[in-house]
Amino acid sequence: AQLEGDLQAALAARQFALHYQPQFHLDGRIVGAEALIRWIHPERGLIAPSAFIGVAEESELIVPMGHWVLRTACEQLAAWENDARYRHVPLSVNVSARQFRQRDFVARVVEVLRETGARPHLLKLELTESLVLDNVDDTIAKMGLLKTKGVRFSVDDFGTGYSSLAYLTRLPLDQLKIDQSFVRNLGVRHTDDVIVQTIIGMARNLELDVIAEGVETAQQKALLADYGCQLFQGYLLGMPGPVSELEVLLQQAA
Ligand code: G
Ligand code: G
Ligand code: MN
Ligand code: NA
Repeated sequence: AQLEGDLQAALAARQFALHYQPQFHLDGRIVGAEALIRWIHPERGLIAPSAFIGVAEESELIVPMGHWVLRTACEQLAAWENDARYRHVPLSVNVSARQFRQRDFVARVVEVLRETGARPHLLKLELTESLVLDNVDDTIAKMGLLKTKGVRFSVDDFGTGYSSLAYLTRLPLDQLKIDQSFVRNLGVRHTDDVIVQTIIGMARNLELDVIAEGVETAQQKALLADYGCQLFQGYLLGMPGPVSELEVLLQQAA
């Protein structure tokens, strides 16, 4: 309850910031970035979301917090719109289950897009596999509406749930994101190599992009590439950082 109160005050005091982690194609190009929330605490400094997202999710606080994240990412997209170095870069935004299940979730996203002027196809919403599978009818309805507006979707933490191909074909998806727990032991635990190959095969059959997260070693990246994955996110390639760091990377690429 203490932390919940602190979070509420922090939201009011605008103590949150977004960091961005670049996402790379095998050819070295930056193909996007994931927005990750940070709490810039006046005394304790930078606090990672693992320390507070859970508490926010247990309360209703994740709703205004998630909305702030969405708005801030869309403002960033709009700010980049007039700069040829950045205007093609999509941003991925994590959406919590409680936020997604709000009755007005679709309307809020549409409103933020309209108010900021961000181009919808540059916004990719990351929904976890468990969120997607829980109440799949509501998921399909909301995704379908946003899809008609041009918004894209990625399934985060993919492989940790039990998605069947049948379910996946019902969802208007763009991307599967291989959970980092499978990437971690690639080349070490044979079952994880098998799972990753299976996910990449599923993505290919469904004509979806597939991106691996948590790529920390050159060996992991090489194995992923061998298995047919061409998109990567992880400490090996780029840490999450303030937008200025992402812009420097994009300038180097331009
Ligand atoms: O950045 P970090 O690796 O510490 O993130 C830890 C967890 O917090 C991850 O599961 C990530 O998805 C989650 N997270 C980061 N930013 C956001 C956000 O803006 N909204 C939600 N719902 N989760 C986030
Ligand atoms: O759950 P989600 O996929 O949104 O969380 C992404 C989290 O993974 C972020 O907190 C991010 O900081 C973290 N992350 C990004 N790259 C790596 C990596 O290479 N290794 C590890 N261990 N974590 C990573
Ligand atoms: Mn994510
Ligand atoms: Na994930």
